[in-house]
This record gives sequence, C-alpha cells and structure tokens, in this order.
Amino acid sequence: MGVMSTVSSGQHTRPMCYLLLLMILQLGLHTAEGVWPLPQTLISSTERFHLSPQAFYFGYGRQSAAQQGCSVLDAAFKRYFALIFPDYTSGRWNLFSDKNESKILLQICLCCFTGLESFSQLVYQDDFGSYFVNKTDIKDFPRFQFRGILLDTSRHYLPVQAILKTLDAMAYSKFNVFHWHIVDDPSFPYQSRTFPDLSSKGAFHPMTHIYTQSDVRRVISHARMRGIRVLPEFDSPGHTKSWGKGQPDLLTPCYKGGIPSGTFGPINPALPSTYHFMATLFKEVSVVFPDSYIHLGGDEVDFSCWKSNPYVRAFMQKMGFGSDFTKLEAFYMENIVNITSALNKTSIVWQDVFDYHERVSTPQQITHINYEVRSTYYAELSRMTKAGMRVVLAAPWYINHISYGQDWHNYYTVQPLNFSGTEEQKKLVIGGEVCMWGEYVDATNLTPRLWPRASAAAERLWSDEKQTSNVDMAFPRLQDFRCKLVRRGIQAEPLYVGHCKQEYQ
Ligand code: CP6
Repeated sequence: MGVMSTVSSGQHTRPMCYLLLLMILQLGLHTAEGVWPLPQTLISSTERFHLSPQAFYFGYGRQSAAQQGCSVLDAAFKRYFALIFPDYTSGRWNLFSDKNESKILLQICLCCFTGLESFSQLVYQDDFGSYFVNKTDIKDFPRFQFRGILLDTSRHYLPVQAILKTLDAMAYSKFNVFHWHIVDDPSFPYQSRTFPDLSSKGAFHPMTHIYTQSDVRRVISHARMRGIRVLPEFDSPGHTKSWGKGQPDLLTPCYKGGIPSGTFGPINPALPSTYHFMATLFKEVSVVFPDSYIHLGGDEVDFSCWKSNPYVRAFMQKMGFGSDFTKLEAFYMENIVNITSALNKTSIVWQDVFDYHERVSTPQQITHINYEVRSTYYAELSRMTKAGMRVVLAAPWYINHISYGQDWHNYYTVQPLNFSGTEEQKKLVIGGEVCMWGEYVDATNLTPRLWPRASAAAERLWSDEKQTSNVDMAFPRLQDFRCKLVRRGIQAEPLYVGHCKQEYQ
C-alpha cells in the first residue's frame, strides 16, 4: 500500500515523508470503504489485512525528511492511533479477541498529515470489532493550495473549545486555512496587548467573551499541529463599530443638521492618528499571528457617515478626491496595505477593494470573491485574474445559509475554473473558502451547520473535478464520511434518510 500525499500550504512546504510500519496478523476478505475527499488516484483490492492495535505502530522511514523526534508528527501519530482504534484507546477493547500470530511488517510511505488522514479512513471494523484495512494504492495531492474555512467570532463569541473542535474536523476534510474573522461591528473579542481597552470595552463581556493571548496561541498551535494555517482578519474601515468603544476618535462622527448626531460610522480616514493606531495594532497582530498572510477586510463600506461629516469632506477637497468616496476608501486601504507590506505580510482583501480601486491591487494581494456576485462569479473570476490578481473563491460557499433539502449539491457542483480565461489566468485561482458568517450561529449550531456540507466543498477543492462531477456517485461516499465524522465525535448533520453503524452519543 502506498499512500502518498504532497504538502499543500505555504507554511509547511517541506514534504515530510515517513514510513508507516504495521504488524500484520492475518489476511482475510474484503469490505471496501472510501476516502473523502477522493484521492487523485486510488486503486483498492479485495485483499485485506487484519490490524491489531496491540501490534500496530507508526514509525519513521529511512528516507524520511522528518527525523525521529519530530514533535508535530509524533503528536499526529498519537491522535491517529486513537482515531483508528477508538475501542482500544477508550479501554473497551477485549484483549483476548486478537491473537498475536505471524507478524508481517508492512511499510507504507505517507507524506504529511493528509496521508495519515487517508489511511485512517481506510481502516474499518467488522461485526466482531476487529480492525481491517484493504490493500490500497493511493497517489494523492490537492488540486488547490488554499482550502479555507471562515469562522466569525464577532457576531457570536465561539468558545476556544468550539474553534479547536472545528480545526479537528477541518483536518478530517483536508482543509488547510482557518480564516479567523475575529472582530466586526458587534464585538471585539481579541484581547490586544497594546490596546487592552478594545476588548475590555468592545467585547460582549470583558472577561468571559474574549480571546486572550494564550487562547490565540492555543488556536494557532492546534491548527499548526494539523497542517492548518491561521489567517487573521481585522476588517476595516467598515465593520468596525465595536472598535470605537475602546479607542476614542477612531471612528467617524456622523452629522445631522450640521451637528454631530452621536452615532459613528467607519474608521475616520482623514486623521493622521488613525494610521498611527492601525500601524501599532497591525505591528502587534503581525507578531501574534505568525502566518505570512493577513486579511484586511475592506468590504461593505457605508459612505453616508463620511458624506455627512464636514471634516471628512474638507479632507476630500484637500486631497483632490472631489466627491468620489471610493477614492477616499482607496486612499485608506492603500495606507493599510502599505502598513502591512512594511511588516512583510501578504495582504488579502475582500473583492470590494478591487472593484472600487484596481490601483490598490498589487499581485501581492489576494482577493476574495464574495457573496454579492454569487450568480456572476465566473465573470468576476475572468475579470480579476485578467488584472493579474490571485483570487480565492468564496461566493458559492456561504454556508451560513440553510435551506430544506440536499443543498450540499450546490457546494459540490461548483466549477472554480469554468470561466473564460487563459491557462495563466486559471493558475491565479489559488483556492476557495467556505464562509460561516455568525449572525445566526454560535457554539450550539456551528458544527451541524458546517458539517458535512463543508466537506462537499472540500472535495471540490482537493479532488480531480472529472472524477467527482456526479452528485449521485458522491452521495453514498459522503454519507459514509459523515458517519465517520459522527464516530469521531463531530455532530455532523444527516444528508438524508439513513443510519450510521455507530450513531452519535
Ligand atoms: N460581515 C462582513 C458579513 C458579510 C460580509 N462581511 C456578509 C455579507 C453577505 C452575506 C453574508 C455575510 N456578515 N464583515 C461580506 C464579506 Cl449573505
């Protein structure tokens, strides 16, 4: 059995090949199970091997790039051992049900976590609880390098445990980017070292509804151990109402009838103090979040408050923007992009930024295509890649929406490269992202709303499109994968009528 998989995210670019050593006790007959998302090539046979948890172990191969004592890999071995042999690990295993006979050494070459994941999905139990794996040949690599999930922790606070559990489930579907939309209008849960008032005044609760520095470190470390990078988003200049509570003079005062109305709008782009504050905040953020990407937001800016404010209008005149507020937003975003480039980060923005002012966009930026253009995203992909932008497609995967029926079909049948453009343009589509906006989602319903529907998008982002174009073929495989999630303690919702061998308990 050769399970091979290439490494897919920039953070972990060195393939870590190692060998998996198994003690084989006996050969038997066949029960085939699948791997989700589908590997690029998978050849299975009816020949099966009996795995004994007492005799099974993972080890490093001689040609392995990873050396003995690689802590990330050792931890992964431990996790996957427990996932493969849940009975044994939980103490429910009957020691006498297996007899240690004729040990055969089986070597499997696996590269990195995704290979381990595939292997774990191949192991199954018969009716007597014995573990088996069929002889299988897999060659695998991801179709797209960016396979993200966005969680929104501002509309509702998500406890750290809920985030860690989501990271576990992400690894099962081979997602590799956690886009953390950490702050927004309703609350500012990120506890900043430099500006503690942002969360003490802007979070839903200053003690219980915040992410401390140590919480953030736990999330990043948990993600890293699973080959997932953490992409933080500090969305501005819009979507920043909560920032204003702890940072006076940051937001634009709105005017009514010539006097301040007492309400506030987007971040004030006309004050030098704004850029000083943003530079200080991003300096901290760039250290706390080690990933080379940073998301700057830039979406859905409401110009009405800027329009009402005489100081902002005077600034527009001085800068020669006339009454074109998109120029003002461009000016603001350009400054923020420059601040983050100076910190050696690659900036990512929402599509609005590209729409309003193409000149802000450099090839170093990545743009998200968002929901507003869900019906025309092929045209958007064409247009943006023509301008040389790298893009991440999010529009068809706003999974916060729910509807009756098998709506996973919609996530599955997306064809990310089915737009008119050159080969060069297609290469600029670096991947896609499932967005779970949080207006109607907290820890009570996050998991069933995400899974297994996000797994449908995961297969689109990982697998070969030709082999995975048929929803009827995918259905039993996805049902099977959903049962695997349930068995691993993920409350994934059912796709349709049916049952799992092991139901959620
Ligand atoms: N919050 C922020 C949101 C959304 C966006 N940005 C959003 C817009 C439309 C839908 C869902 C979410 N809630 N900051 C747009 C990128 Cl349908």
